[in-house]
Amino acid sequence: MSLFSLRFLTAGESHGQGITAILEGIPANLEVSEDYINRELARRQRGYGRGGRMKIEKDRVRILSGVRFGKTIGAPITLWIENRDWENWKDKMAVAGDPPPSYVPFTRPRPGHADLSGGIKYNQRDLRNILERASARETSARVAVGAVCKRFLEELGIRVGSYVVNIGECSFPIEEGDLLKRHELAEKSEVRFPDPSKDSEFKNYIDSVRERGESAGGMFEVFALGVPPGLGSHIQWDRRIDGRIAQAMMSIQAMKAVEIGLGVESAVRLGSEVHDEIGYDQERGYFRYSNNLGGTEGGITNGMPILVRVTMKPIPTLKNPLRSVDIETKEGLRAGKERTDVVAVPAASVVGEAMLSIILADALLEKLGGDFMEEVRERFDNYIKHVGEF
Ligand code: EPS
Repeated sequence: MSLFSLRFLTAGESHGQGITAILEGIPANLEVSEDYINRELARRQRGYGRGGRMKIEKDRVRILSGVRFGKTIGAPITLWIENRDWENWKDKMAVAGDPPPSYVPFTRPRPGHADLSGGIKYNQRDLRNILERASARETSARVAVGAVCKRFLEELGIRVGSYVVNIGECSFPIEEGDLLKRHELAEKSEVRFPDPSKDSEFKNYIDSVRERGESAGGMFEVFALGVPPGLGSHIQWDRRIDGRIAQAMMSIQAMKAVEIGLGVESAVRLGSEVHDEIGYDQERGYFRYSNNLGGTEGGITNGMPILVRVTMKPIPTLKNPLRSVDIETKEGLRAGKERTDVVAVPAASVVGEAMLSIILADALLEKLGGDFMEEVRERFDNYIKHVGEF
């Protein structure tokens, strides 16, 4: 599945010269700055449990095309993020020539990483040629693309946010209440949990995971507020918004499950306990008494907040590696070790925001069309008028 009105590609290896993306389809006259994108990039780099790499990288974007005097011009936007670590890898990752004499190929695939399957598929006996691109470093490009989309959504009054639900076995009840408040509290937490007073418990847990030579996954929730009804469509499988959101989330490295609204819990509830009853009043128009379906019905947004829950598996690189086989000797050995993060769920939640922003910007442009922001805004306002009058 791909996008309908936007297109983007990312490129770059984790320890190559940098990570880049080209984004096409953003209307002209949208204000966007490197500073705005950099704020999102910095949010992705935070989170207790990251490894040594985040001390090296200070991700900064350079906009190489598509923006002039602070505004988009309708042309493809090229985003470039330099890898500071390239300095330490330029011999081992050189574009031309031979590897340095001291270089040892990566031949012990890590269970859970793309190493072995990718090596077989692309016939690469140095599994570094696979892991470099499979690495979640690539998500820095997605966050940069997502930041441009988030800027676009902001112009139409749509807010996207996220927070962590649990990290491994460490979880606490999350206070009922508004999603934006949860996001704002998460911004103050070192693990993006919407109650910073629990940070020390999360940090102790992550420390214990690290001490055991282990890694941990977890869950996060991403939401969007102010999304009008009518994005996506029931008429064809690939146009359903819930499917599009799920695919986008599942495409993030290490994600293993996506739920919308109540998600898996709807399997054990009765119909009357799941479906969101419809009301109407003059001021709000149509509204729902609950939001168990997470803002989508029949593959179409219904005007309620979009709420997505995503499950991340533990990171595959372990300090106490699992059993594996050396692809050269076929000897049963322990998997290779790399410098790694212990937990990256807080960072993943920021990537989730980026992916949801991309999908919603795409669905809005599919619905509204428009090549410049004034045109998009006028069509949006007309559509909102239609929603109010329906
Ligand atoms: C990653 C391994 C680690 C992470 C990396 C993702 O990198 P390194 O191998 O250089 O220590 O830090 O994430 C990032 C670099 C990033 O920017 O998020 C992996 O194998 O997926």
